[in-house]
Amino acid sequence: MSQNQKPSNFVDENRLWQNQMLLAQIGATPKGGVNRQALSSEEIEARKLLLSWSERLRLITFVDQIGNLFFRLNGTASQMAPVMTGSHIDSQPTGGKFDGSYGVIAGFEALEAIIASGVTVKRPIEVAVWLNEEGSRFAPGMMGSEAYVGVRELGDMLGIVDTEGVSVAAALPAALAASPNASFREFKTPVFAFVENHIEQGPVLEAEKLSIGVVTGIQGVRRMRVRVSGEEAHAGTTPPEARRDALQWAAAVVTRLYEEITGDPDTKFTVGMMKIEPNVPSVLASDVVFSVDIRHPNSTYLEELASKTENICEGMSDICEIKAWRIASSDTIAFDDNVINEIECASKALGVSHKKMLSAAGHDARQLSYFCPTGMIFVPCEKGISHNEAENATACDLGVGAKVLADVLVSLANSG
Ligand code: HGY
Ligand code: MN
Ligand code: MN
Repeated sequence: MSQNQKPSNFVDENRLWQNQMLLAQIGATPKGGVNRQALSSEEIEARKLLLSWSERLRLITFVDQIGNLFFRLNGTASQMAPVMTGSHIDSQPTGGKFDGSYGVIAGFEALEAIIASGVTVKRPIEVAVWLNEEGSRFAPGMMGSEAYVGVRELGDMLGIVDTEGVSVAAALPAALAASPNASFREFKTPVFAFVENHIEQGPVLEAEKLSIGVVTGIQGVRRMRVRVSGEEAHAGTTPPEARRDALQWAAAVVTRLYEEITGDPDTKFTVGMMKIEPNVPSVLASDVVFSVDIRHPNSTYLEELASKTENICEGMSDICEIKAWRIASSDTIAFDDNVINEIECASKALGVSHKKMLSAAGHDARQLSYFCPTGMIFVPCEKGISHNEAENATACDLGVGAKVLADVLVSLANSG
């Protein structure tokens, strides 16, 4: 491939930015973010936009049983396992324009640049859109990528319901109906390598004025739920000795956990969700369920933190009826050295500043790393803000990430 045929030369940051803003209009919130939760009407509208781009680029579209989408550019050896990129288009309810969607947009931009460059690719190259990475509507997240690689069974996901009682099984058909002409793809269809572009969602690259994060892996996480049970009673008439106030007890447990599950800056402990029944001002709460999200790069220490959380909850059973259980457990993983090397070499060849770094956020690339050689390319985002409507990035930074991706995809597609 001659120097001027490098696909990175054909990446157009303005086109990428326009597409990013088009997608951001779907589920746009008044504060400049997006609310495009899994299997929502907004996500279905976003699927249709991507399908229209796929048609324009003459890509071949596939869909699997849980609604993951795959947009394929065939190579000269179309029977070989594809090189894959992509991410997710579902968002948090107060999410940003770029979390997940940038990885899909960068994938489309890389394919458009590869087509324009006229470079020959041996293996097919695909852009994947993984269902329900965020888990904000149907918890836990990472459903599409976990079902695809076989970490979790589809049957264990279909019955999960949202706060309105709508199940994945009930919501899925409308999403599948958005891509009637897509060919069916079996779970675990082989993938040669997977590379996901994503905003860093942290402050490091911007603070160090670097363009690219060559991601070495993803830190571990423990996701739990804690239930505290009490008894509904009149707020005004119930005497102190008769009050079994689940919310008062839950507040004490949460406060104790925040005090105890700390220790070093790498320990990230979060209670982000709390459901209260009956959740009205003049009735003592009878039932409280809250979420626990613990992250740490050291898997052994992370497991100790999770056990400590369970022991603290257990230890408070003398003051209240309490139960803690885990809904997802993942240790820290390392990405593939060859893919990391490809990303580093492409960054060097483009003369862009870069550094190796661990991802503090979770990504679908975790699941793909159990299935094929995997890596990630990070780009900076403003002040590291994410999972927040103020999430922002620049067209230039997003474009540099797409340039690196385009060259990495072609190099991988012509290797092995
Ligand atoms: O929770 C996570 O780390 C991912 O952004 N959903
Ligand atoms: Mn994400
Ligand atoms: Mn996210």
